Amino acid sequence: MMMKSTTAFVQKTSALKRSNNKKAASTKRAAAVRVSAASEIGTPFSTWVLQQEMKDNIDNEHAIVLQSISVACKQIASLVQRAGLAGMTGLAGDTNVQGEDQKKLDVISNDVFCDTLRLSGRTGVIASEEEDVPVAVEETYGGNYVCVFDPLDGSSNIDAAVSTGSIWGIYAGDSQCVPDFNSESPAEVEAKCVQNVCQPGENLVSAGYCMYSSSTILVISVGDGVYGFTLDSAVGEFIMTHERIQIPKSGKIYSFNEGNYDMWAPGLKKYMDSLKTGGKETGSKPYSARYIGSLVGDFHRTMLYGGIYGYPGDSKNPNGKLRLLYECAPMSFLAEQAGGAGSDGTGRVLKINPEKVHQRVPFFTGSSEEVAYLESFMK
Ligand code: AFP
Repeated sequence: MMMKSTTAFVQKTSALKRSNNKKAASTKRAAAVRVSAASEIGTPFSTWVLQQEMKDNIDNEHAIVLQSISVACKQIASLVQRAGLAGMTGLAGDTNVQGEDQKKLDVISNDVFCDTLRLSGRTGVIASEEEDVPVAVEETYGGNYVCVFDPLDGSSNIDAAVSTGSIWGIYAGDSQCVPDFNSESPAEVEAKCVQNVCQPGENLVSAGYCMYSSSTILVISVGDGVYGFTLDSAVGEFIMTHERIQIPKSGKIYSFNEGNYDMWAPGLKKYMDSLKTGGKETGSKPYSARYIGSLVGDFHRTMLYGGIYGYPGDSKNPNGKLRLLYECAPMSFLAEQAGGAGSDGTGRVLKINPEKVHQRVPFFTGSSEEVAYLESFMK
């Protein structure tokens, strides 16, 4: 009797356990379905852009500009991949307005970007690292967006097949400042173009970069978080692989060209020395150094792993090397959108009012706590 009731109890208990397990499994499945329904991972870039339009994050004209940029990036990715085979490595034989030697691919990538943006018919003014002055686009059918870009940043790495990238920022055009090709002289048109382009980063309506590396990754923000898309070359489309990227608050990787150490200000030298004894947590493990010398690659790693990227001013180049409009401002916009920071060592890069198109500024970006720690040495 005793045996019987024990067996019945055991049977009942295991039946209950089975049913609880089943319930738990089905709740887990439901949760998994809810998560995958809420997640946007796997969304094609073109669909995501349309969704941004439906959410009123961008208008139709802006959407067209973004689609054109993604096309330019696909073309450049393909050129970069075939550069060695197609004889596109090496110098073009010219220098840009900043006195830098232009690579063949710098020139070709600039043409790709300019042509694609012109043909979109939605940009009013374009300004490139490779052009002396910003150019007004005559073929504008609608929109008057201003696009600033570096078509192939880090191109000195190209002959060694090291990663490179395109960087861009988009501003709404100044409606009081639309160039009139019929009645204005070329100098007047140029002055208006410069005025349209020289806006503080705070005015950016979107910014992004495309990294040409072991995979091609397009990272973008339209002011509502940062998203990453990886090029699926089998279907020729960027597919979302990184959703609402957040830069870790702190991280023990630093990315500086330390070869310039002797030319740095005493505060910066002290900061660099402190990283080798644990930084903020003095006496802890030293920071690790990682430096590609290609802003897009160094920034992308910093965004995903945390830490700090810096290109400071020094006794030879007080404003450093990087350009405010098409390097530091777009990257700062992305960093802030991902919960990080972009600073010139004393304050937010996005606050700086450009005085010149190719203006350079010292630049520090990455984890908010790391950038704040650096700033504490720069006072
Ligand atoms: P290039 O386009 O001439 O390769 O310059 C790349 C860059 O503007 C930026 O992408 C790097 O972070 C930085 O210069 C590297 O500069 P250093 O060679 O002086 O470290």
